[in-house]
Amino acid sequence: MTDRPSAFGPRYASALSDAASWHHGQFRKGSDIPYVSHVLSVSAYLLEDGADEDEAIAGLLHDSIEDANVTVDELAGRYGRRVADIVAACTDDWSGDPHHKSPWWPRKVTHIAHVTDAGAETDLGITRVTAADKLANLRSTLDSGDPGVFSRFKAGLGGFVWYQETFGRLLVQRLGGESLLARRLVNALRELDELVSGERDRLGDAVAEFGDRLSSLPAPEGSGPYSPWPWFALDAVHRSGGANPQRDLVATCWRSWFGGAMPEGVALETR
Ligand SMILES: [Mn+2]
Repeated sequence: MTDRPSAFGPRYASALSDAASWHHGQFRKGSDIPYVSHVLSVSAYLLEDGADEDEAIAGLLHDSIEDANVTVDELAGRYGRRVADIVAACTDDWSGDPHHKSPWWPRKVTHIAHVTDAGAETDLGITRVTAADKLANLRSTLDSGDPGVFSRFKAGLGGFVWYQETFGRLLVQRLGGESLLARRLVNALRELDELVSGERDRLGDAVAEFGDRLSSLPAPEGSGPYSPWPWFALDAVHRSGGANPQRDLVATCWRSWFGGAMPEGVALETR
C-alpha cells in the first residue's frame, strides 16, 4: 500500500454499485456471463493504464446510455459533466430511438471519425475509454475459442475485422506507444490478424473473386474514406462457408451492413 491518491474514492464506489444494478439481469452476447463483467474489465484496463477517477468511472458506466437507458443528464447529475461527456462519446448512436439505430456501416464510420478525428483539444479520456472497451470486446472474442463467435456480430467476420483493425489502429496512434492500453491493443490486433489469415486460407479464392466483382460498385453513402467491399466479401463468403455466396445470402448481408434492400445489378453470377 502507498499513500498515493487512490481512484477508489466514494464516487468510484458509487459507480461500481450503479454499474452492477443498471446492468443487473443482462448477459454478454450468447453467454451466461453477467454483463457487469465487461464494464469491470474496461475499468480495470483503464486503472492499469493510469487513468484518472473520471475515466475509470466512465469505463464502469460506458454502456449505461446504450444498454441501461440511463440519460446523459442523469450521468452528469450523479458523476459530473466530464463523465457524462465521455460516456456520450462512447455511445455510437443514442441521439434517436435506440430501437431504430441507423444502418451499421455508416453508423460505425461516423463513430470512428467522431472518436479519432477529434482535434488536440478533445478529451483524451474519450480515446482511452473507447480503447479499453474495444480491447475488452476483442479479447473476449479472441479468447472465446468458439468458432461460431463471428456470427454474433451484425456484420459477421468481415465487419468485425474491418471495425477492430481500422478503429484499433487509429486509437493506438492517438494513445501513443507509451500507453499500456495501446500495447495491449497492438498485441490483440496481431492475434486477430493471425486468426483471420487462417480463416482466409480456409475460405480460399472466393473472397478475392467476390470482392473484385463488387469493387466496381460505388461505396454506399456515409462510407467516408473506407470502401466496404473487401470486408463485405469476407463476411458473405464466410457466411456461405467458402462457397460463392448466393443472392439471398448477399441480400441478407446487405441489409445487416447498409440497411434497406440490395440494389439490382450487383454482380453475383456464380463462376
Ligand atoms: Mn462496451
